[in-house]
Amino acid sequence: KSDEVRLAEEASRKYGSPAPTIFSRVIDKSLPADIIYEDEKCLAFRDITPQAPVHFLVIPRIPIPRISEAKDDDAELLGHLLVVAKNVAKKESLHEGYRVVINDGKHGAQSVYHLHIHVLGGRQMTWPPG
Ligand code: DGP
Repeated sequence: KSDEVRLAEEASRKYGSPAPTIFSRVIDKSLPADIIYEDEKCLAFRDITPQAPVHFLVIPRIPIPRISEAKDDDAELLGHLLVVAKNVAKKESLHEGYRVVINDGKHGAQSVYHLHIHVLGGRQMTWPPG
């Protein structure tokens, strides 16, 4: 079986059949994106509407719709996404620090229902977030 088929089967077993999002097209490369890292589990690419001088997203290849729907046994994958986020942040020279954000659902102002970690840097962030 191809990797794509295996991932699709795993996703439908764990998450039902989540509606494909624009990020599925980034993953299958039918939509161009500035991909700055990829491995067998995930991709990192620049956000199309950057909110900071450096703004990239880290997404799993498997289409988990949102963090609140991740399964406890996704722990290793979720940890991997964070490790990739910090490694790419280093490669992007964010030596003064950066912000890591996951928006979930309506109150979290999530707009794309394929789990993604935002990494923002290159300027001073403020708190609280809006
Ligand atoms: P969120 O609001 O957390 O769901 O963030 C979704 C982000 O995805 C938002 O910052 C804009 C970004 N985005 C949406 N569509 C595209 C796209 O087609 N390409 C890229 N590179 N980023 C996108």
